[in-house]
Amino acid sequence: MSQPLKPTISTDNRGRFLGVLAKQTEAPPPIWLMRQAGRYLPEYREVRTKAGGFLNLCYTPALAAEVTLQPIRRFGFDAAILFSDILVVPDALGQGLRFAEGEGPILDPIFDVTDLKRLDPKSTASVFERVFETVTRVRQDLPKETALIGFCGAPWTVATYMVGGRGSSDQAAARVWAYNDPHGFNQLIDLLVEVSIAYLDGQVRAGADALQIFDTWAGCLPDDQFEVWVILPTKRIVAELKQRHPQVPIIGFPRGVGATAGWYLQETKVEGLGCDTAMSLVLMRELAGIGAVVQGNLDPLLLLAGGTHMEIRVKQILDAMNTVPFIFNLGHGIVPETPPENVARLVALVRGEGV
Ligand code: 1CP
Repeated sequence: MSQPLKPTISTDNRGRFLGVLAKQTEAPPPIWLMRQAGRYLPEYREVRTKAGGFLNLCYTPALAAEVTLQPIRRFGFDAAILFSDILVVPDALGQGLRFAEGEGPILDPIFDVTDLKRLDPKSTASVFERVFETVTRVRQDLPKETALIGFCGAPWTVATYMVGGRGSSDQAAARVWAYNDPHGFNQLIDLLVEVSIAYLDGQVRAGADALQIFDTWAGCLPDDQFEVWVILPTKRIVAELKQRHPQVPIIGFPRGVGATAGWYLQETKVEGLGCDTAMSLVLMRELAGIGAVVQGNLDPLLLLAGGTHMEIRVKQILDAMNTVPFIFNLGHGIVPETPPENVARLVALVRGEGV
């Protein structure tokens, strides 16, 4: 906890990050990484052990704030992201959630509309308060030159875990329910829209400068389903947040949607588009051309591999994006086996420091 802050934090990283989200072009671009706090950092593993598990870590504001700050101390990223999880929302609604070691999240599945009775939006307040307290603490301890990002999972992605009970390669359980009983499934989505608005609103009031909506499973839907379960609910969340906090930019991360991202952008009105690993730099530039601020999209496995190949690809990304509003990030979260030295090297490469 006593590690000194990186000297690069003395520049106005927060202003640069928010400037790009206001459609300015910055060279070098701001950088933060999805899952920048996590198991690849020894100091994270230490705090997680002390917390006695992942959910305890999420719900203990002093510890959650500490792990949010760890990657900022080490690497001086332009933005911190609140340490929490998208599945805090179903947990707060009263759906049992646990994280089994090495297995990822496990929830008691919701099978149909009658199971929705198990969920109580009134029970979310006390759980959300702990997350908001984490945001308040982070904002107090974070250098004022570093931006703070709040987040939630998009209703569709959160619903896939609630219905399936865990992650899977195709999130089939939610897709089948949505086909069999769209009205029933829509009640779950409506509930998630309402609680996600309250959740993001509280994070902004506690000090978040920007928001990201993670839609990890957006790419598994055909376009008619994508419109109903991804675009429309996200649009409602964004519209309500814009009404309450017009100054707070929102980044959408609809993973795996390819060229459909243009439709998502125009309908949802998010300012930023998180681009996944598979999206081409050509398409990212095209999307910037229709007014998006693009963010991404180095392959997390290339960050793990490091070396010359990573250096070449980082340069390709920087060269392709140097005339558009762009935020450097990965195309998905950092994987736990990533050597922290590779992350330090990446930040230096992006900032043109000592390369
Ligand atoms: O064991 C551990 O310490 C837990 C590993 C871990 C971490 C570090 C999980 C379990 N969640 C997190 C933190 C987390 N998750 C953050 C914190 C901020 C950051 O540093 O980025 C965020 C934003 C998330 C978001 C999240 N959780 C998503 C969306 C983004 C993505 O990665 O696709 C999803 C799908 C989850 C669910 C989840 N939580 C954890 C795991 C392993 C998973 C994926 C489960 C699966 O699909 O199998």
